[in-house]
Amino acid sequence: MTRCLLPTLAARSLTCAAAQAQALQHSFIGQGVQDHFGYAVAGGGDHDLDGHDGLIVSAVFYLTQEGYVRVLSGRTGEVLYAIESEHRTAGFGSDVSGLGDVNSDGVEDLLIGACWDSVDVHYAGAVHVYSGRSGQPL
Ligand SMILES: [Ca+2]
Ligand SMILES: [Ca+2]
Repeated sequence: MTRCLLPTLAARSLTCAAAQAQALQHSFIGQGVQDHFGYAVAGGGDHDLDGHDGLIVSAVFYLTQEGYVRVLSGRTGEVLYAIESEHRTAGFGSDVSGLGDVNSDGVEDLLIGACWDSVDVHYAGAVHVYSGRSGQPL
């Protein structure tokens, strides 16, 4: 009889743990009409060194497809910093990703796509690497 009871208790514990794991932690809402905030999202490293991983979120259609990327605290949800493209219609943030620590400062850096960037060639696209610590280009 005991052998049948143990799996039942274990299943209840798993169900409760699974339900708690699905609890909403944060919601992030775009602010501009047709910015498409959340177009690309990625988990990021611990950019503010608080012991918790953060998030990388783009709004690729901001300012006529110029685009921006925000790095958010995974613990508090606050915006740690934002990065904007300097090029109109660049599609900055068409994809975002953590990259590992390419400058060896102890913080995971950012890889940001700008698939419609036309710096040298019309709509040739570009990929940019930024410091995860400061949000400055590397
Ligand atoms: Ca953090
Ligand atoms: Ca780094």
